[in-house]
Amino acid sequence: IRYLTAGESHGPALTVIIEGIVAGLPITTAYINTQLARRQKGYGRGGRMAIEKDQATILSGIRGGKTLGSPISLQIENRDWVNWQEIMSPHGDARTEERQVTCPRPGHADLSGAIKYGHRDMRNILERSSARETAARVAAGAVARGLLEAVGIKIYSHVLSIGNATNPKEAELYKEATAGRVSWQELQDKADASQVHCSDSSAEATMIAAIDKAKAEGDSLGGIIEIAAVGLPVGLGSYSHDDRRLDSQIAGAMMSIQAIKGVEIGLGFESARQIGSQVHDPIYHKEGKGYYRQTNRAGGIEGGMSNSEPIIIRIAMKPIPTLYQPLDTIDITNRQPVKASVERSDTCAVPAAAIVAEAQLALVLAQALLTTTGGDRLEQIQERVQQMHKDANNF
Ligand code: EPS
Repeated sequence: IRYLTAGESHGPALTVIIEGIVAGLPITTAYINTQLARRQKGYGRGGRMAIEKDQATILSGIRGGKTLGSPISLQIENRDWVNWQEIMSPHGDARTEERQVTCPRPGHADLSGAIKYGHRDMRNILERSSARETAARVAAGAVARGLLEAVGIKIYSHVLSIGNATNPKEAELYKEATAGRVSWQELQDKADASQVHCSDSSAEATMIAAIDKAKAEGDSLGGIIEIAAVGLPVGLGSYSHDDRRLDSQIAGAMMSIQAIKGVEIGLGFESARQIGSQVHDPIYHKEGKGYYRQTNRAGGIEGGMSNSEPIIIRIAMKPIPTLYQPLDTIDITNRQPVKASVERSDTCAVPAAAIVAEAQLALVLAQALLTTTGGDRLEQIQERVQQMHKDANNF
């Protein structure tokens, strides 16, 4: 699968083209819009989410509710465009002298982007570096997710912490689900119902209070998100070459999300502090069940390949760089010290980033799946995945 997004934050629309999706996959706008709506939620979002109601228009590649095998193009209109059309116009009459950004925000793409592309108005940088673009990724991710669900692979996420506000119970939930003691779907439903995307609501009030405090102080907050993929066959990705390693693809995809500063798979950084016998997962076998592990410290990936255990990823999101109590910076028009520009922003977008991370994971896994299975039609993929499960059981 290849995909390409385009669109400025305050341009007319976001567009994404996804190429390489097999024919015969049922996909509806309602399905894509459900994912888009999930991305818009979360306590601590700013004014923009009150303006937008993200909806995908299918422009190609789907007929009668099923994919054709041709490139799928999706468009999400920016409702805010009406307020920006003169300023953001692609034509010579654009009112580019208005709403100029000349005081770069520390932590944002503003200054390096301006130097790199030679823009004196850093609006030209922030319009594309903005996380608004993630709406297009979520739309593409919904298609990938549809493909994964058709072969029994599901993706989940929840928020482990926001700033210092954390819930030790939350961090145990995916271990409980891996062991079959709670249902993945139940955890997901609870996270989707929570204002901070937590499956265990006991820390919700503390997290909300932390967001309120940051907002009152003109500050912003990041957090940690856990993402899981369940139902994988053995052998997506490969040890055989660096770019085929599933963990490297996942880490790259996660780091491509705006404001993500760290990725862990399984035990992650903790595995560096433990001895080998406490890090690796002993292998067992039972007739009918095949090979299995009682622990999943590897996070579902060994040697760059899925081992059929749930893939468990944690990502760290930094606080959004737009601060209503701005930091010191330099005005690039006169190089004088000033406070950074304030653009409308979110206090905390961690719950939304969880949905973006789900979409990125779906895109990586769908890509890895099709690389392994080949095929042009959904039935071929389904047959091949069934065969992969059988082969692993009978091995
Ligand atoms: C976002 C849209 C943006 C921001 C936010 C995420 O819209 P606007 O800039 O018009 O308020 O709310 O992006 C950022 C804060 C950022 O720094 O990138 C969205 O659709 O998610």
